[in-house]
Amino acid sequence: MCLMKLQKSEIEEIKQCIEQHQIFAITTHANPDGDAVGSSLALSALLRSLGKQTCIIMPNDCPDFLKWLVGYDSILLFDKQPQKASEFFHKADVIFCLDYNDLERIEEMGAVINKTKKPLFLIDHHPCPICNATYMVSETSACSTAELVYRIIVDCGFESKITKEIAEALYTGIITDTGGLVHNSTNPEVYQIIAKLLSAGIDKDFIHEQIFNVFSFERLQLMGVVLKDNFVFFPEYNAAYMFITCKNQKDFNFQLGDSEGLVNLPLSVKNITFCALFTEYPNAVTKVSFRSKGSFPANVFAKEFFNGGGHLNAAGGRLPCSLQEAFAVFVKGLEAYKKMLVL
Ligand SMILES: [Mn+2]
Repeated sequence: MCLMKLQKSEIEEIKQCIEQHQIFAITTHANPDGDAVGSSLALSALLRSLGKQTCIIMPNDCPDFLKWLVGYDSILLFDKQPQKASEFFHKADVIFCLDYNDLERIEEMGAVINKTKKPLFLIDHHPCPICNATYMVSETSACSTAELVYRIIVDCGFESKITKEIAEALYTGIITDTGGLVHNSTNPEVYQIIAKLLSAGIDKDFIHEQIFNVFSFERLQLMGVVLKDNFVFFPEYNAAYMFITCKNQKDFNFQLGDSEGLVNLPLSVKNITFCALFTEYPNAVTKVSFRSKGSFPANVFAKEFFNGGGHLNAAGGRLPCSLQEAFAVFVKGLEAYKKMLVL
């Protein structure tokens, strides 16, 4: 496995960028996950400890299970306060783009950022960055953007600035993006980083409790219904899909983050190497998340059939169509990729 090591020249560039500028906007992708929020909060806290002014701006809010993180309260939501957000973008010297690789992915907010013509600083672990960034730390072998932020902090000589709050935010990013160190976490350095974060005084059990054990009773019932009634298995393709209808969402008081973890469950069935979770939205919009095992490229599939993208084993997309139509597209895709699914 190729390990990321920042080049000396890159480190110098990053240090200069921080030294020479004063105001930093930190942005991340829509429907921010633990890595998006954790890496943003960690970077923001670090920059503030260096006397810089920062503001984290997210396209929309994150799930409740991340709101205990220190600093969450000062995050600006673009969908709630677009005017205030865009004022800060115009005021900022540099705009960080964390955990996403394309301004198109953040829609309206991306257009506003583009218009400012401010230098962009991309830190991300998704493949194929297509963002026109002045500074870029893009490394797909990293388990999370939080890992990259940690490495930047250490390589730039700011390790002593890692407080318990920064460590908590970074740890949250690492464990959420690896599903609790299940996926994408074979690199021994990840554990060296975790050891350092533990030494910074984080309470690992508390964090796991906040993130993994805070769901509602209805969420577990919804999972039961989806697994029992909304699960379609295709043994001939080693694949499966599940779906959540608008009615399911209403029946079980669906909250942001409730489908987290659900999408992975089909992969626990022997021989299933690829699965999808479709979520129905009003006005015939269907969103879909993909998970795969081994070398099957969920991101390529997502791009080809669902206007999406992502990582090799975890991707997503959306189509302006009904659930039924989306299922048909998925099955068509399975047929096209049959050779890769059935080895
Ligand atoms: Mn990530």
